[in-house]
Order: sequence, then structure tokens, then C-alpha cells
Amino acid sequence: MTKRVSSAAALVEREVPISLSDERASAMVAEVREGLSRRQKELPPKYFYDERGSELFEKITRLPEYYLTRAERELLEENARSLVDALRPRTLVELGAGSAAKTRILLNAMRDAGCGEVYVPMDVSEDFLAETARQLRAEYPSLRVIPAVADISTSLGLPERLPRPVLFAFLGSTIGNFDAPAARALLARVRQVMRPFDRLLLGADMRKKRKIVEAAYNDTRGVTAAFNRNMLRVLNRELGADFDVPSFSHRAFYSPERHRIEMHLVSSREQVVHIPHVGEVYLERGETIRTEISCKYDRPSVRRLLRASRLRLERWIADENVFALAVASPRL
Ligand code: SAH
Ligand code: AVI
Repeated sequence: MTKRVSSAAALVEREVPISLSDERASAMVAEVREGLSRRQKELPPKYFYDERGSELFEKITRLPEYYLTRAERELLEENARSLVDALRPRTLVELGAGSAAKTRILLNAMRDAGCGEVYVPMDVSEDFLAETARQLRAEYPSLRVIPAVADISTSLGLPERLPRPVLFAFLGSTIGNFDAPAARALLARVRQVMRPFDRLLLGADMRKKRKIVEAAYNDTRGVTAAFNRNMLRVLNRELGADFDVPSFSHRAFYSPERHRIEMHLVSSREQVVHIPHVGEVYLERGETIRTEISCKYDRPSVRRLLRASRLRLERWIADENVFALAVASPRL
């Protein structure tokens, strides 16, 4: 019979012979152990994105309910030219680039203006990033594409001696997947590598009616549910965990007080999950693991976030209260 352990003491060290040779695996063990030891169990959203997770995210961007990508694309289409003309960036560095689908709007504007030389897509999703880089090299033969596998929650790992000015792009409202202190720290890291004429282009999802936001994270086709559950498949494969994936269901809800969506995986039964080098994780029936937050903003909250990271809001491009692009310059 399974021994019941309280939530706080749910993790018991186990000696399991899996080889944790690479840095990613040991960092993952530490993060997973820490997150699952909390009263509200948590896992970092970056673990959604293996190749399958990245493909599921691409599918999400095409869902009728998921307004974010369409709204940001429209803003980019309308404003890429003026953004590029104002800065004339020689390098584009993109955080969490994914498939770089919308980035092509900026790259095209840079090509038309005759100023784009280097593109640095950064992502944790290594194979997907390599494929993005391969495609972009074929589409833009005169552009130097330097993919950088990096966990932007810890460091940027920027290549040295990039042609300046650099436009740093952080699109898709991925900033919303970091809580306030982590978002400030991340943007401060960007600020640290910025020179006076560099700029940051930040995509942020705006606060809006609960119904609209909740629909975007609870699509009728179940793609977001599959994306959410994919994290457990990643942990099973990479850490040798034994999450019984079908026994977890998807839940996403908007918290109007905290202005954020929370995504959880709900255990449909009492169970113990074994994670080598982490321990045994006890879950009650109905207990949840929070896998993502997705913060929603307004202009003052974006300005505050930038200011706290020593950045100045220079231009605000918004589609009513749907989505916004903020252009930020470094504060001295
Ligand atoms: N920028 C794209 C993709 C957004 S999806 C768009 O706007 O559509 C979020 C992307 O960020 C994914 O490609 C994911 O792999 C990457 N990502 C998530 N967490 C990350 C982290 N900690 N470090 C680096 N990349 C991360
Ligand atoms: C990448 N990120 C901004 C997406 C979001 O909307 O928070 C990830 C996502 N989660 C569920 N659907 C999409």
C-alpha cells in the first residue's frame, strides 16, 4: 500500500541509478524538487517546450480563441516599418523565438530598409530552434543567423561583438509567464547588455474581459490541454519520472485580482509519482500542480515593470485593450 505523506513532506530522497550527466538534467532536478515541495505544487513553464510542446504551441497560435498571436501580428504589420526606420537595427536578438513566425515581419522590414545583418534567436527548445534557424537561413541568405540555446530565466548568453544598434525583441507576451520579480530580473538582464542606441520591443497581452481570456486558455479542440499535459511527458522522458499523464486534467482560470491566467494540472485520483533523484510526490485527488501563469497588463503596469528594470517606455503601440507593443530604451 502507498504510504501517505503530507504535502510539505511529500518528497523523499531516493537513490535511483539514472545518469544526470548534463547541466540541464541537474538544474531540472533541483527546480522540479523545489517546485513540487511547495504547498501549491508548481513546475516551470519552460518545460512545456520540447519539440512536441513547441509544435503544440504553434497550433495554439492558430486557434480561433487564442487572440494574442493575431493581435500582435497585426500590430507588427502596421508598425514594423516605422520601428525599423526609427532605429535602423543591424542586429535583431529575439528572446523565446520559437518558430519566429511573426519575426519575419521585422526581418522583412529590416531587409527592405537595408539594415539587417545578424539575427540571434534564443530559445530553450533546442531542436525546434535549430529548425527555425535552418529555415531562416534559407529564406534570408544574406542574414547571419546565430541561434543561441539559452534559459532566459537565468542568463542571456549573448554572442560577443554584435553589430549595433541591436533591437531586442521579446514577443508573444512570454514576459507574462514570469511573475513580477522574475520579469523584472529578466528585463534587467536585457538592460545590462543594452547600449544607448539599442531598443527593446516587448509584446504584452492586455487586461480584458474574463470570458475572452479564459476562452483563449480553454480551447474547444483541447490543444491547450495537450500542451499543458505535455510537461508531464517531458518530465517522464527527461527525468525518468512515472507521471500517469491521462490521470491529469487541464484547468485554466483567470484571477482578476492578480490579473493573470493560471494553468494547472489536476490529479484525478490520489497517487504517488516517482521522480528519480527528486523523490516520491504524493498528490491528493483533486490536488493541482500549477504549470504556468500568464500575466496581463495595462500601460501603467508595463511602464512600472520597465522602470524597475532601468528601462524607459519610449513608444506605446496598442490595439485598444487587446495587445500592446512597448518600445523601451535604456535608462542611464
Ligand atoms: N516568440 C514566439 C514564441 C512564444 S512561445 C511567439 O511570440 O509566438 C514561448 C517561447 O519561449 C517558446 O519557444 C519557448 O521554448 C521559449 N521559452 C520559454 N521559456 C524559456 C526560457 N526560460 N528560456 C528560453 N526560452 C524560453
Ligand atoms: C508563450 N506564452 C506567452 C503563452 C501564453 O499565452 O501565456 C503560452 C500558452 N499557454 C497556454 N496557451 C499558450
